[in-house]
Amino acid sequence: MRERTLILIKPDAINRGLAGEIISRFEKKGLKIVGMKMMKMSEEKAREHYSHHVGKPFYPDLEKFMTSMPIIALVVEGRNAVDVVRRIVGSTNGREAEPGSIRGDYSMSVSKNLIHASDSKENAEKEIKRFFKEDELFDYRLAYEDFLYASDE
Ligand code: IDP
Ligand code: MG
Repeated sequence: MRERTLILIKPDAINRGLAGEIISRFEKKGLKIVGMKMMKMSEEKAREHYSHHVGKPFYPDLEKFMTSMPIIALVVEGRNAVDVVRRIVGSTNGREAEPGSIRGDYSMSVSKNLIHASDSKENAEKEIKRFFKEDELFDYRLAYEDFLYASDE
């Protein structure tokens, strides 16, 4: 029930000043942020993460784009988080993505489409491990509830 998924805010989103807007959409929807960090993706990690595209004509540009500037990696949690996040993100080609989705509202490109989101539960588990160590993921909801009810009144 407590499903988690990986989101990467790609370099184009950070360069365009859209990182806050993107994070905000997931927060407002009700997904909980359980991990977040700014990082540079290594070429090795790019090859692993985009193994389904290695060898395609656009792969060298994709690798360069994803590794030459920082990204923000996030893990969010919630019921059916994988599917919910994919719907908020929208389809791959920004020009065809549904208005109202992040790509549909802010991207005019197939390659510079602002976000990565895991496409299945199995891939989410693998991808979370690819970018986060266990101690970089947090379970703070119960602690926060304790804090709320242990009020100072
Ligand atoms: P997704 O990000 O919607 O899951 P995938 O097919 O897994 O789409 O592709 C991963 C990423 O590779 C895309 O988000 C996009 O940045 C890039 N990409 C996919 N197809 C193309 C293409 O035809 N030209 C250029 N870049 C592409
Ligand atoms: Mg994909």
